Amino acid sequence: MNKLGSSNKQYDVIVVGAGMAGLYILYKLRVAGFSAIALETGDDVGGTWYWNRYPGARCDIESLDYSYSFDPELEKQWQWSERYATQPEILRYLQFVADRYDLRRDIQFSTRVERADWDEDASQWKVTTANGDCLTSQFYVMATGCLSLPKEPDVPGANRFGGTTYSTNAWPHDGVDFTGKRVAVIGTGSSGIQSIPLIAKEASQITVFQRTANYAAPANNGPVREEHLQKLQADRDTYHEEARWSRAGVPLPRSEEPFFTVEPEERQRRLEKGFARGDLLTINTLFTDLVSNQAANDSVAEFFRDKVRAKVTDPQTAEDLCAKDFPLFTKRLCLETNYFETFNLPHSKLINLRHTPIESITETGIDTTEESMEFDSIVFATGFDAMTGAIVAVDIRGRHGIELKDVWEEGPKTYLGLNVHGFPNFFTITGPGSPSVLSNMVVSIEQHVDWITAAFEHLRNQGLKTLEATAAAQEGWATHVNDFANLTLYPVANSWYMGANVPGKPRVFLPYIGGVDTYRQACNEVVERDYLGFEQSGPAGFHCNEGVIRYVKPDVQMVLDLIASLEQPPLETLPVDQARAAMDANAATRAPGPDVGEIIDSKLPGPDGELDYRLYRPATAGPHPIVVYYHGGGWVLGHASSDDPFCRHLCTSSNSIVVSVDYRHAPEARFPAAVDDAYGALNWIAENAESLGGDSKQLAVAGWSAGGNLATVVCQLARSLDGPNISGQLLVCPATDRDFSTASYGDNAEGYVLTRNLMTWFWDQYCDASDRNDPRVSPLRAESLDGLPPAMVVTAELDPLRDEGNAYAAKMHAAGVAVQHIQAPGQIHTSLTAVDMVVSANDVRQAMSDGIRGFFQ
Ligand code: N01
Repeated sequence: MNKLGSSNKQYDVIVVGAGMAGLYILYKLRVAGFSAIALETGDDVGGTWYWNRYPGARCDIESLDYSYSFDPELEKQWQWSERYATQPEILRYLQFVADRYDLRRDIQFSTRVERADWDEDASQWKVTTANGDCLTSQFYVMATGCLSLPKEPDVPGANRFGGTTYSTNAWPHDGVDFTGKRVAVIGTGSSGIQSIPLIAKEASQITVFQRTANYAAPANNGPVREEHLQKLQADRDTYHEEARWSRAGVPLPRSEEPFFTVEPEERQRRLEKGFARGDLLTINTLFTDLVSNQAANDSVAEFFRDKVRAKVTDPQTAEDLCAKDFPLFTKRLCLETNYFETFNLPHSKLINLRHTPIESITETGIDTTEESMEFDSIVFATGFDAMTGAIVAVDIRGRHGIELKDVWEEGPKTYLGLNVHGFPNFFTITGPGSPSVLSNMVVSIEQHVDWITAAFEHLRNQGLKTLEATAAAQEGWATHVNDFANLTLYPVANSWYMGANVPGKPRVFLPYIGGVDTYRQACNEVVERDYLGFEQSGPAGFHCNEGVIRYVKPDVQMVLDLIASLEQPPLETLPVDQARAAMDANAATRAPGPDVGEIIDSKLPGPDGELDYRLYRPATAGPHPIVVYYHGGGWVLGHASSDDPFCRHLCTSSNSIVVSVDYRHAPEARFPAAVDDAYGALNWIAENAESLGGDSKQLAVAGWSAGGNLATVVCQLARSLDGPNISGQLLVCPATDRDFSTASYGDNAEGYVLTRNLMTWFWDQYCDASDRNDPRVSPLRAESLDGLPPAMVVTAELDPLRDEGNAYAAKMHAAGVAVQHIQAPGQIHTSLTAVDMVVSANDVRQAMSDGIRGFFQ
């Protein structure tokens, strides 16, 4: 094996690791004309496939997909013998790649990197190895893999055992013969589930210590699937392009249907078919919501458990093997071959550590709380310090000597999983914050390597030396990664995705769950926008296009994408009656909102005829406080039930009666008709509070958008006209002023549902220019805001009305009004009222409900 004499060598790039990522980046860098060296602890290439040589080790993405795509010639030269290749075959493949491109000459084996320091003056990295070598480079790349640092076996007495111990992730190269041995296996993740059936074939006795049962699908391994091969060979470019723009890095059809919208028989049929297909990804693509909807997830999890029950003879063992502690998919699904059947063998035994925990490993075996068992060998299949472990195992120091381990003390933050603020020219391949382990690793590795190499070329071409993420860009990405994770069930599991398998590791969702396609798009956009969020510097100067690549909340973006796909004409281009019909049609597709105790549709006398109202009553015993609610719709659209889900939410969560009152709309009835009706309705409800089942002393108002405008106005009128006593006002994205020159109108003029054009149209329908300074139209222009009821003002970042809402909150505050002001980042005008659709606004909605409760205390 190669061992370069490398003391004090200078390179363009130092790479750590010669696994799949290290090999490909060496190849790319050489083609691009950079000098590079890879430093590798092992004495050959292969990375994870070099170390994890346990019996049964295989890929769990089909071999055809688990292959490099960068060179069609390479693909043509290599044939996989199985659908899921074994570790030896994958290792042979990587050795073949290393040889084919003569990569070993740039790899220094048997070399552990101990430290890497950014040298500010020289603008380069200084890398120190355990062998005492010191190497320098402009760029430093960690290609150390996501699952490469073994987790310490945190079992009491682990060092006392007098027999032989093995770790699946550092398996002897000569293999192990368990014939006639009494073997204990601790751990039932992918490694345990793959190795246990094969160890059981040799051992005289196998005892499996399971702390958490796992979900597993049958691998149904065999030869490479013929149709798969044909599809790939028919058009490799298209196939790979589809993989690159797929969700998980494998081209698979994706359902558009939520689980419960499909008939039960059809669901079952799809699940059976998906399960029998024998792969990790298919089942999760059958429905849209299996990782976000707990009930849907529960159903499919039960399907998996039933499969176990059908395979395992002893009912108690079967039940113990059924995964129940976490939602399906929130730990990596395992692929198994004869795993469950192994427990039907007379010489196998399952110890459920939930019932009988290990007390200690002893010199001769393992003591649980119930028995002492003797073994010849113990196999630890206890996993890895995933995603960050191998990176911070090297003492990496960026600007001012700051250590990465300290920077990541509360969890890793990166920009795109590629770079870290404070660590110029430092890159991680498939680092935390990128799709990595949630995708076909090869696709993600290739994407990162291509991006990184292109970035190096960009700097070289521009006469620049360094690239470093800004703090703001990194923070924005970290928020985006968390926002995505929080839309799913993943954060509830004690998984290695969450860092929860390693005692003391911060609990943070490590990979990016938005999908390979979405992620690639973000990375591409960063480049297209002149490396948005990166500082670029060197002899040719310094510049930075500061910014956050994804600031719209992911679920809001999904709603925007859905709306865009409908290609509806802008409302303001339609005749009013058609605009109203379009809004009602869209409303019919919303999630319905929570059940309330009672709904009454009725009418109240308004100043110019009857007005519809819809009353929402909580299921709890009354009398309840009353919230008079004014709906949105630009004074033109909408009606008493048009904000139905939001009103239901306010009712149940604040335990108040909500009376959504209608008012006359423009253009048929222009200003001040809506104001007169809103105020008239308030008075009527105040006078009739008790007959409505409410508490006459507890009355608040609320409104969204144009309804928020009316809510502000009725508060001002009630104050000036000695009207009803109002306990509080909830103003959600209120229109408060006729000014279109605010920054929020400029920034959010289009693209976020409520556009500048639409708002202009609403104003034109509602009132003449000469009326617009009237505080009953533009309440921000009121001479004084003294003496108004306590207020909660909620504004959305990406809303044209943001600034006028903010200004109204500030002006009330300055006037001595008790104001709670919530500014919702990444939200749009319509998302705060989109109950059960935009779940990223749940905390804001909760705050609104708390605010209403607060009015009545
Ligand atoms: O590790 P794991 P793995 N006492 O962390 C148990 C990839 N991979 O090496 O869940 C008792 O999943 C632990 O129990 P619990 C793949 O991405 C891929 O198996 O913490 N038990 C768990 O059962 C995979 O997800 C392939 O309660 C202890 C097990 O050890 C990832 O690598 C093959 C314990 C660890 O499971 C990791 O898989 C193999 C203790 N003190 C791996 N500590 C392919 O097929 C831990 N455990 C490609």
